[in-house]
Amino acid sequence: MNLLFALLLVFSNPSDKIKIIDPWMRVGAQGQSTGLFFKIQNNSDKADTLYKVEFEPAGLVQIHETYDAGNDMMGMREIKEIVIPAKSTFELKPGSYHVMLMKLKQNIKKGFVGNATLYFKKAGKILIKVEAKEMMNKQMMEYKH
Ligand SMILES: [Cu+2]
Repeated sequence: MNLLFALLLVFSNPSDKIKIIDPWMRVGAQGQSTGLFFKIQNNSDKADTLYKVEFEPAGLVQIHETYDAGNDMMGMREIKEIVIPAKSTFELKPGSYHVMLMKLKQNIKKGFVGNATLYFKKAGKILIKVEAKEMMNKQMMEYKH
């Protein structure tokens, strides 16, 4: 009976439907901005929507997309939400969709671990731990190509 109850709790946990994979952020200096990246795996049979992110050491947090600004320039702009279709994985990564951590209240150095809160319309609030990393040359080259 106890085991069954425990299993029911596990399977009814709404956060199981949305799984956050490999979260990381880029290092950044106080007063400036940096990026937060992760993969969102939607295991449910309904689409879900990420509409808000909170991160304590940031004065302002926005969800951004990048776009072609012409003349070989990349721009980025705020979007209201990211929709993750049912049974799919959406990746936030450098040069693409990302969470912009702005007005940093402190220096974010390599190895710093912060708590971020992600808000989904269906899965609700999901807390994640995010470690700061320096961007590796390999990754920079990958998205230049
Ligand atoms: Cu941005």
